[in-house]
Amino acid sequence: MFVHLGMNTFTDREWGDGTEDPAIFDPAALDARQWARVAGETGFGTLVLTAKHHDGFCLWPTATTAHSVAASPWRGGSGDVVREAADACAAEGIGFGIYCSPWDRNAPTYGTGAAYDELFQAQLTELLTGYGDITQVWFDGAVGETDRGRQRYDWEAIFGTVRALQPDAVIFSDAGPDLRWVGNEDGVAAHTCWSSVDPTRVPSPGRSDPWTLESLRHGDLEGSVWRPAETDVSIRPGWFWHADEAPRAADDLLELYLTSVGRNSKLLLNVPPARDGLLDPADVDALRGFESRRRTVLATDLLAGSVVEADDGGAIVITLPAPVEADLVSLSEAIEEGQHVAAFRIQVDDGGSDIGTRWRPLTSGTTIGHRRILRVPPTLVRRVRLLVDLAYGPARLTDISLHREDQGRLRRRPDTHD
Ligand code: FUL
Repeated sequence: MFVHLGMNTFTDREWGDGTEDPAIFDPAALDARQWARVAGETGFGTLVLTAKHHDGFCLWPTATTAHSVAASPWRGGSGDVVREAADACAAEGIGFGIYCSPWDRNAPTYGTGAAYDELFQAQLTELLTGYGDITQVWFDGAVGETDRGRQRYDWEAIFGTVRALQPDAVIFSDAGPDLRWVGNEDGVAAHTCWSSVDPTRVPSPGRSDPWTLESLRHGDLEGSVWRPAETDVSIRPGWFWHADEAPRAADDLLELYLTSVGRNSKLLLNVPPARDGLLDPADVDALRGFESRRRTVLATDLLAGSVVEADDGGAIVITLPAPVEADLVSLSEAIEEGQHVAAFRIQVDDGGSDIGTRWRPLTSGTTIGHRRILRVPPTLVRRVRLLVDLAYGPARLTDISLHREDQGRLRRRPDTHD
Protein backbone atom coordinates (compact mmCIF):
# COMPACT_ATOMS: atom_id res chain seq x y z
CA MET A 1 0.00 0.00 0.00
CA PHE A 2 1.29 3.42 -1.01
CA VAL A 3 0.52 6.22 1.48
CA HIS A 4 0.70 9.78 0.14
CA LEU A 5 0.45 12.29 2.99
CA GLY A 6 2.01 15.75 3.22
CA MET A 7 1.50 19.42 2.54
CA ASN A 8 -0.69 18.65 -0.48
CA THR A 9 -3.21 16.98 1.83
CA PHE A 10 -3.76 20.42 3.39
CA THR A 11 -3.41 22.67 0.33
CA ASP A 12 -5.66 20.51 -1.87
CA ARG A 13 -2.93 20.26 -4.50
CA GLU A 14 -1.07 17.37 -6.11
CA TRP A 15 2.31 19.09 -6.44
CA GLY A 16 3.37 21.71 -3.91
CA ASP A 17 5.90 24.38 -4.89
CA GLY A 18 7.91 24.29 -1.65
CA THR A 19 6.64 27.59 -0.26
CA GLU A 20 3.96 25.97 1.92
CA ASP A 21 3.90 27.06 5.54
CA PRO A 22 4.60 24.15 7.96
CA ALA A 23 1.94 25.71 10.23
CA ILE A 24 -0.77 24.15 8.04
CA PHE A 25 0.39 20.56 8.63
CA ASP A 26 -1.80 19.22 11.42
CA PRO A 27 -3.28 15.73 10.92
CA ALA A 28 -4.62 15.90 14.46
CA ALA A 29 -6.06 12.37 14.72
CA LEU A 30 -3.20 10.64 12.85
CA ASP A 31 -3.10 6.95 13.70
CA ALA A 32 -0.55 4.99 11.67
CA ARG A 33 -1.75 1.82 13.42
CA GLN A 34 -5.06 2.29 11.57
CA TRP A 35 -3.20 2.49 8.20
CA ALA A 36 -1.12 -0.59 8.95
CA ARG A 37 -4.02 -2.57 10.43
CA VAL A 38 -6.25 -1.93 7.43
CA ALA A 39 -3.34 -2.72 5.09
CA GLY A 40 -2.61 -6.01 6.86
CA GLU A 41 -6.27 -7.01 7.09
CA THR A 42 -6.91 -6.34 3.41
CA GLY A 43 -3.90 -8.29 2.15
CA PHE A 44 -1.05 -5.80 1.66
CA GLY A 45 2.46 -6.96 2.53
CA THR A 46 4.21 -3.58 2.73
CA LEU A 47 3.30 0.05 3.33
CA VAL A 48 5.33 2.71 1.47
CA LEU A 49 5.13 6.23 2.95
CA THR A 50 5.93 9.52 1.18
CA ALA A 51 8.54 10.69 3.69
CA LYS A 52 9.27 13.68 1.40
CA HIS A 53 7.32 14.67 -1.72
CA HIS A 54 8.37 17.17 -4.40
CA ASP A 55 7.53 20.15 -2.12
CA GLY A 56 10.44 19.18 0.14
CA PHE A 57 8.42 18.98 3.38
CA CYS A 58 9.89 16.19 5.53
CA LEU A 59 7.52 14.03 7.54
CA TRP A 60 10.31 13.29 10.01
CA PRO A 61 12.25 15.77 12.19
CA THR A 62 15.31 15.86 9.94
CA ALA A 63 18.50 17.68 10.84
CA THR A 64 18.92 18.65 7.16
CA THR A 65 16.23 21.34 6.88
CA ALA A 66 13.81 23.33 9.01
CA HIS A 67 11.05 22.50 6.52
CA SER A 68 9.69 19.52 8.42
CA VAL A 69 7.14 18.28 10.93
CA ALA A 70 9.29 19.81 13.67
CA ALA A 71 8.09 23.26 12.49
CA SER A 72 4.43 22.21 12.44
CA PRO A 73 1.78 22.33 15.17
CA TRP A 74 1.23 18.56 14.86
CA ARG A 75 2.09 16.80 18.17
CA GLY A 76 3.35 20.21 19.36
CA GLY A 77 6.27 20.01 16.90
CA SER A 78 7.67 16.84 18.44
CA GLY A 79 5.97 14.36 16.11
CA ASP A 80 7.57 12.00 13.58
CA VAL A 81 5.24 10.45 10.98
CA VAL A 82 7.99 8.15 9.68
CA ARG A 83 8.59 6.76 13.19
CA GLU A 84 4.88 6.22 13.84
CA ALA A 85 4.43 4.48 10.47
CA ALA A 86 7.54 2.31 10.93
CA ASP A 87 6.44 1.26 14.43
CA ALA A 88 2.86 0.60 13.25
CA CYS A 89 4.06 -1.65 10.41
CA ALA A 90 6.32 -3.58 12.78
CA ALA A 91 3.44 -4.01 15.24
CA GLU A 92 1.04 -5.18 12.51
CA GLY A 93 3.61 -7.51 10.93
CA ILE A 94 3.91 -5.83 7.52
CA GLY A 95 6.95 -4.36 5.77
CA PHE A 96 7.73 -0.64 5.79
CA GLY A 97 9.02 1.26 2.78
CA ILE A 98 9.88 4.87 2.06
CA TYR A 99 9.39 7.25 -0.84
CA CYS A 100 11.83 10.17 -0.72
CA SER A 101 11.56 12.49 -3.71
CA PRO A 102 14.88 13.56 -5.23
CA TRP A 103 13.05 16.53 -6.76
CA ASP A 104 12.86 19.09 -3.95
CA ARG A 105 11.20 22.42 -4.63
CA ASN A 106 12.06 23.80 -1.18
CA ALA A 107 15.80 23.11 -0.86
CA PRO A 108 17.80 26.24 -1.78
CA THR A 109 20.60 24.03 -3.10
CA TYR A 110 18.37 22.10 -5.51
CA GLY A 111 19.75 22.62 -9.01
CA THR A 112 23.30 23.47 -7.88
CA GLY A 113 24.74 19.95 -8.09
CA ALA A 114 26.99 18.57 -5.35
CA ALA A 115 25.51 20.59 -2.47
CA TYR A 116 22.06 19.15 -3.12
CA ASP A 117 23.45 15.65 -3.68
CA GLU A 118 24.90 15.89 -0.17
CA LEU A 119 21.62 17.02 1.33
CA PHE A 120 19.72 14.20 -0.36
CA GLN A 121 22.26 11.63 0.79
CA ALA A 122 22.00 12.96 4.34
CA GLN A 123 18.21 12.68 4.25
CA LEU A 124 18.38 9.14 2.91
CA THR A 125 20.92 8.23 5.57
CA GLU A 126 18.60 9.48 8.31
CA LEU A 127 15.70 7.48 6.87
CA LEU A 128 17.73 4.32 6.31
CA THR A 129 19.47 4.27 9.68
CA GLY A 130 16.86 5.56 12.10
CA TYR A 131 13.77 3.47 11.48
CA GLY A 132 14.67 -0.22 11.55
CA ASP A 133 14.36 -2.51 8.55
CA ILE A 134 13.18 -0.83 5.36
CA THR A 135 11.53 -3.20 2.90
CA GLN A 136 11.34 -0.99 -0.19
CA VAL A 137 12.89 2.33 -1.20
CA TRP A 138 10.86 4.05 -3.91
CA PHE A 139 12.52 6.61 -6.19
CA ASP A 140 10.58 8.95 -8.39
CA GLY A 141 12.45 10.05 -11.50
CA ALA A 142 10.93 13.57 -11.69
CA VAL A 143 13.47 16.34 -12.27
CA GLY A 144 12.43 19.98 -11.93
CA GLU A 145 14.07 22.91 -13.70
CA THR A 146 15.23 25.84 -11.55
CA ASP A 147 16.86 29.14 -12.42
CA ARG A 148 19.89 27.80 -10.54
CA GLY A 149 20.23 25.01 -13.09
CA ARG A 150 19.14 21.45 -13.67
CA GLN A 151 19.95 18.92 -10.95
CA ARG A 152 21.45 15.72 -12.29
CA TYR A 153 20.86 13.04 -9.69
CA ASP A 154 23.83 10.85 -8.85
CA TRP A 155 21.90 7.58 -9.09
CA GLU A 156 24.92 5.36 -8.65
CA ALA A 157 25.71 7.00 -5.31
CA ILE A 158 22.02 7.03 -4.29
CA PHE A 159 21.55 3.31 -4.98
CA GLY A 160 24.92 2.66 -3.31
CA THR A 161 23.75 4.33 -0.11
CA VAL A 162 20.63 2.16 0.02
CA ARG A 163 22.65 -1.01 -0.61
CA ALA A 164 25.15 -0.06 2.10
CA LEU A 165 22.61 0.90 4.75
CA GLN A 166 19.70 -1.46 3.99
CA PRO A 167 21.14 -4.33 1.93
CA ASP A 168 17.83 -6.24 1.95
CA ALA A 169 15.66 -3.31 0.80
CA VAL A 170 14.14 -3.62 -2.65
CA ILE A 171 14.94 -0.52 -4.72
CA PHE A 172 12.24 0.74 -7.11
CA SER A 173 12.76 3.24 -9.90
CA ASP A 174 12.33 3.36 -13.67
CA ALA A 175 15.82 1.93 -13.82
CA GLY A 176 15.41 -0.52 -10.94
CA PRO A 177 17.82 -1.82 -9.90
CA ASP A 178 15.37 -4.30 -8.29
CA LEU A 179 11.85 -3.32 -9.38
CA ARG A 180 10.99 -1.29 -12.46
CA TRP A 181 8.10 1.06 -13.14
CA VAL A 182 5.42 -0.50 -15.34
CA GLY A 183 5.38 2.58 -17.61
CA ASN A 184 2.04 4.20 -16.66
CA GLU A 185 0.00 5.20 -13.62
CA ASP A 186 -3.27 3.71 -14.86
CA GLY A 187 -2.89 0.37 -13.10
CA VAL A 188 -2.45 -1.55 -16.33
CA ALA A 189 0.56 -3.75 -17.09
CA ALA A 190 1.17 -4.90 -20.66
CA HIS A 191 -0.06 -8.29 -21.82
CA THR A 192 3.50 -9.22 -22.71
CA CYS A 193 5.45 -8.55 -19.52
CA TRP A 194 8.91 -10.09 -19.02
CA SER A 195 10.50 -9.81 -15.58
CA SER A 196 13.92 -9.66 -17.20
CA VAL A 197 15.19 -6.43 -18.76
CA ASP A 198 18.15 -5.20 -20.74
CA PRO A 199 19.60 -2.61 -18.30
CA THR A 200 21.17 -0.57 -21.12
CA ARG A 201 17.68 0.29 -22.41
CA VAL A 202 16.77 2.25 -19.25
CA PRO A 203 20.10 3.44 -17.86
CA SER A 204 18.57 5.99 -15.46
CA PRO A 205 15.15 7.02 -14.09
CA GLY A 206 13.09 9.89 -15.47
CA ARG A 207 13.14 9.24 -19.24
CA SER A 208 9.78 9.26 -20.96
CA ASP A 209 10.65 8.68 -24.62
CA PRO A 210 8.65 5.95 -26.40
CA TRP A 211 11.61 3.51 -26.51
CA THR A 212 12.08 3.69 -22.73
CA LEU A 213 8.35 3.33 -22.04
CA GLU A 214 8.24 0.34 -24.39
CA SER A 215 11.06 -1.31 -22.45
CA LEU A 216 9.39 -0.58 -19.10
CA ARG A 217 6.11 -2.03 -20.31
CA HIS A 218 7.37 -5.21 -21.89
CA GLY A 219 10.79 -5.96 -20.36
CA ASP A 220 13.20 -7.95 -22.51
CA LEU A 221 13.05 -11.66 -23.14
CA GLU A 222 16.85 -11.89 -23.28
CA GLY A 223 17.52 -9.18 -20.68
CA SER A 224 20.44 -9.86 -18.38
CA VAL A 225 18.85 -8.63 -15.14
CA TRP A 226 15.74 -9.73 -13.24
CA ARG A 227 13.72 -6.56 -12.66
CA PRO A 228 9.97 -7.27 -12.37
CA ALA A 229 7.46 -4.51 -13.04
CA GLU A 230 5.59 -2.76 -10.23
CA THR A 231 2.28 -1.05 -11.03
CA ASP A 232 1.66 2.07 -8.93
CA VAL A 233 -1.85 3.47 -9.09
CA SER A 234 -4.12 5.39 -6.73
CA ILE A 235 -7.43 4.32 -5.25
CA ARG A 236 -8.57 7.91 -6.00
CA PRO A 237 -8.05 10.18 -9.02
CA GLY A 238 -5.23 12.00 -7.18
CA TRP A 239 -2.29 10.65 -5.17
CA PHE A 240 -3.21 12.90 -2.23
CA TRP A 241 -6.57 13.06 -0.45
CA HIS A 242 -9.04 15.68 -1.73
CA ALA A 243 -12.48 16.21 -0.22
CA ASP A 244 -14.19 16.22 -3.62
CA GLU A 245 -12.71 12.92 -4.84
CA ALA A 246 -14.04 9.43 -4.18
CA PRO A 247 -12.30 6.05 -4.16
CA ARG A 248 -12.75 3.40 -6.82
CA ALA A 249 -15.39 0.75 -6.13
CA ALA A 250 -14.35 -2.73 -4.95
CA ASP A 251 -15.04 -4.21 -8.42
CA ASP A 252 -12.73 -1.65 -10.01
CA LEU A 253 -10.02 -2.55 -7.52
CA LEU A 254 -10.39 -6.20 -8.49
CA GLU A 255 -10.05 -5.09 -12.11
CA LEU A 256 -6.78 -3.28 -11.21
CA TYR A 257 -5.59 -6.48 -9.57
CA LEU A 258 -6.30 -8.47 -12.73
CA THR A 259 -4.50 -5.95 -14.96
CA SER A 260 -1.44 -5.70 -12.68
CA VAL A 261 -0.84 -8.81 -10.56
CA GLY A 262 -2.66 -10.78 -13.26
CA ARG A 263 -0.11 -9.59 -15.84
CA ASN A 264 3.07 -10.56 -14.06
CA SER A 265 3.46 -7.29 -12.15
CA LYS A 266 3.34 -6.22 -8.51
CA LEU A 267 0.56 -3.86 -7.41
CA LEU A 268 1.33 -0.77 -5.31
CA LEU A 269 -2.08 0.74 -4.55
CA ASN A 270 -2.10 4.24 -3.07
CA VAL A 271 -4.56 4.94 -0.23
CA PRO A 272 -4.06 8.53 0.98
CA PRO A 273 -5.00 9.54 4.54
CA ALA A 274 -7.43 12.45 4.90
CA ARG A 275 -6.63 15.72 6.70
CA ASP A 276 -7.33 14.17 10.11
CA GLY A 277 -4.50 11.67 9.45
CA LEU A 278 -6.81 8.65 9.12
CA LEU A 279 -7.73 6.60 6.08
CA ASP A 280 -11.08 7.80 4.77
CA PRO A 281 -13.95 5.43 5.79
CA ALA A 282 -15.03 5.27 2.11
CA ASP A 283 -11.54 4.04 1.13
CA VAL A 284 -11.49 1.50 3.97
CA ASP A 285 -14.86 0.15 2.81
CA ALA A 286 -13.60 -0.13 -0.77
CA LEU A 287 -10.48 -2.00 0.43
CA ARG A 288 -12.57 -4.41 2.49
CA GLY A 289 -14.84 -5.02 -0.49
CA PHE A 290 -11.76 -5.57 -2.68
CA GLU A 291 -10.34 -8.09 -0.24
CA SER A 292 -13.64 -9.94 -0.06
CA ARG A 293 -13.96 -10.01 -3.90
CA ARG A 294 -10.43 -11.44 -4.15
CA ARG A 295 -11.30 -14.08 -1.59
CA THR A 296 -14.58 -15.13 -3.17
CA VAL A 297 -13.42 -14.95 -6.78
CA LEU A 298 -9.74 -15.87 -6.79
CA ALA A 299 -9.45 -18.12 -3.75
CA THR A 300 -12.14 -20.44 -5.11
CA ASP A 301 -10.60 -22.71 -7.73
CA LEU A 302 -13.22 -24.34 -9.92
CA LEU A 303 -10.67 -26.93 -11.04
CA ALA A 304 -10.45 -28.41 -7.52
CA GLY A 305 -10.88 -32.19 -7.61
CA SER A 306 -9.90 -32.51 -11.31
CA VAL A 307 -7.68 -35.13 -12.91
CA VAL A 308 -4.54 -33.80 -14.63
CA GLU A 309 -2.80 -35.69 -17.45
CA ALA A 310 -0.45 -35.01 -20.36
CA ASP A 311 -1.75 -35.94 -23.81
CA ASP A 312 0.21 -37.33 -26.75
CA GLY A 313 0.82 -33.85 -28.15
CA GLY A 314 2.55 -32.79 -24.91
CA ALA A 315 -0.39 -30.63 -23.78
CA ILE A 316 -1.82 -30.72 -20.27
CA VAL A 317 -5.39 -31.98 -20.09
CA ILE A 318 -7.51 -31.40 -17.01
CA THR A 319 -10.81 -33.21 -16.55
CA LEU A 320 -13.27 -31.79 -14.03
CA PRO A 321 -15.61 -34.01 -12.00
CA ALA A 322 -18.58 -32.02 -13.41
CA PRO A 323 -18.96 -29.06 -15.80
CA VAL A 324 -18.49 -25.56 -14.32
CA GLU A 325 -19.04 -22.10 -15.71
CA ALA A 326 -15.88 -19.98 -15.62
CA ASP A 327 -14.93 -16.49 -16.79
CA LEU A 328 -11.35 -16.18 -15.50
CA VAL A 329 -8.32 -18.37 -16.13
CA SER A 330 -5.20 -18.07 -13.96
CA LEU A 331 -1.74 -19.49 -14.76
CA SER A 332 1.57 -19.33 -12.89
CA GLU A 333 5.10 -20.13 -13.92
CA ALA A 334 7.84 -21.34 -11.53
CA ILE A 335 9.68 -18.01 -11.73
CA GLU A 336 12.41 -19.10 -9.31
CA GLU A 337 13.55 -21.11 -12.34
CA GLY A 338 13.20 -18.09 -14.66
CA GLN A 339 10.43 -16.87 -16.94
CA HIS A 340 10.27 -18.79 -20.19
CA VAL A 341 6.79 -19.08 -21.72
CA ALA A 342 6.21 -16.78 -24.72
CA ALA A 343 3.06 -18.25 -26.26
CA PHE A 344 0.30 -20.44 -24.88
CA ARG A 345 -3.24 -21.48 -25.79
CA ILE A 346 -6.11 -22.81 -23.73
CA GLN A 347 -8.87 -24.95 -25.22
CA VAL A 348 -12.01 -26.29 -23.59
CA ASP A 349 -14.55 -29.02 -24.05
CA ASP A 350 -17.96 -28.52 -22.48
CA GLY A 351 -18.56 -32.27 -22.22
CA GLY A 352 -21.73 -31.98 -24.28
CA SER A 353 -20.70 -34.16 -27.23
CA ASP A 354 -21.48 -37.86 -27.28
CA ILE A 355 -18.85 -38.51 -29.95
CA GLY A 356 -15.88 -37.60 -27.75
CA THR A 357 -13.87 -34.52 -26.87
CA ARG A 358 -14.40 -31.43 -29.01
CA TRP A 359 -11.73 -28.85 -28.28
CA ARG A 360 -12.65 -25.21 -28.80
CA PRO A 361 -10.27 -22.28 -28.33
CA LEU A 362 -10.93 -20.41 -25.08
CA THR A 363 -8.06 -17.92 -24.87
CA SER A 364 -4.39 -17.47 -25.70
CA GLY A 365 -1.53 -15.25 -24.66
CA THR A 366 2.19 -14.60 -24.60
CA THR A 367 3.97 -14.31 -21.24
CA ILE A 368 2.84 -15.90 -17.97
CA GLY A 369 5.41 -15.12 -15.24
CA HIS A 370 4.47 -15.23 -11.55
CA ARG A 371 0.80 -14.93 -12.48
CA ARG A 372 -1.30 -14.44 -15.57
CA ILE A 373 -5.05 -14.02 -15.20
CA LEU A 374 -7.17 -13.82 -18.34
CA ARG A 375 -10.79 -12.80 -18.55
CA VAL A 376 -12.83 -15.02 -20.90
CA PRO A 377 -16.51 -15.00 -21.85
CA PRO A 378 -18.57 -17.08 -19.36
CA THR A 379 -17.99 -20.63 -20.62
CA LEU A 380 -19.16 -24.08 -19.62
CA VAL A 381 -16.09 -26.26 -19.06
CA ARG A 382 -15.76 -30.02 -18.58
CA ARG A 383 -12.20 -30.43 -19.83
CA VAL A 384 -9.36 -27.92 -20.23
CA ARG A 385 -6.32 -28.28 -22.49
CA LEU A 386 -3.23 -26.10 -22.06
CA LEU A 387 -0.70 -25.93 -24.88
CA VAL A 388 2.61 -24.11 -24.59
CA ASP A 389 3.52 -23.22 -28.17
CA LEU A 390 6.74 -21.34 -27.49
CA ALA A 391 9.05 -21.29 -24.48
CA TYR A 392 12.64 -20.06 -24.30
CA GLY A 393 13.52 -22.61 -21.63
CA PRO A 394 11.67 -25.36 -19.80
CA ALA A 395 7.99 -24.41 -19.36
CA ARG A 396 7.41 -25.07 -15.66
CA LEU A 397 3.89 -24.21 -14.60
CA THR A 398 3.03 -24.26 -10.91
CA ASP A 399 -0.65 -23.44 -11.18
CA ILE A 400 -3.65 -23.37 -13.45
CA SER A 401 -7.04 -22.49 -12.05
CA LEU A 402 -10.47 -21.39 -13.22
CA HIS A 403 -12.71 -18.84 -11.53
CA ARG A 404 -16.10 -17.23 -11.81
CA GLU A 405 -16.13 -13.46 -11.45
CA ASP A 406 -19.68 -12.96 -12.66
CA GLN A 407 -19.19 -9.44 -13.93
CA GLY A 408 -21.82 -9.70 -16.67
CA ARG A 409 -23.59 -6.59 -15.48
CA LEU A 410 -20.37 -4.57 -15.85
CA ARG A 411 -19.88 -5.81 -19.42
CA ARG A 412 -16.14 -6.28 -19.01
CA ARG A 413 -14.44 -7.21 -22.24
CA PRO A 414 -12.58 -10.52 -22.44
CA ASP A 415 -8.80 -10.22 -22.66
CA THR A 416 -7.50 -9.94 -26.18
CA HIS A 417 -3.88 -9.58 -26.93
CA ASP A 418 -2.60 -6.04 -27.63
C1 FUL B 1 4.85 10.70 -9.51
C2 FUL B 1 4.72 11.95 -8.67
O1 FUL B 1 4.94 13.12 -9.42
C3 FUL B 1 3.33 11.89 -8.10
O2 FUL B 1 3.02 13.05 -7.35
C4 FUL B 1 3.22 10.64 -7.23
O3 FUL B 1 4.06 10.76 -6.10
C5 FUL B 1 3.58 9.41 -8.05
C6 FUL B 1 3.61 8.15 -7.26
O4 FUL B 1 4.84 9.58 -8.67
O5 FUL B 1 5.94 10.72 -10.34
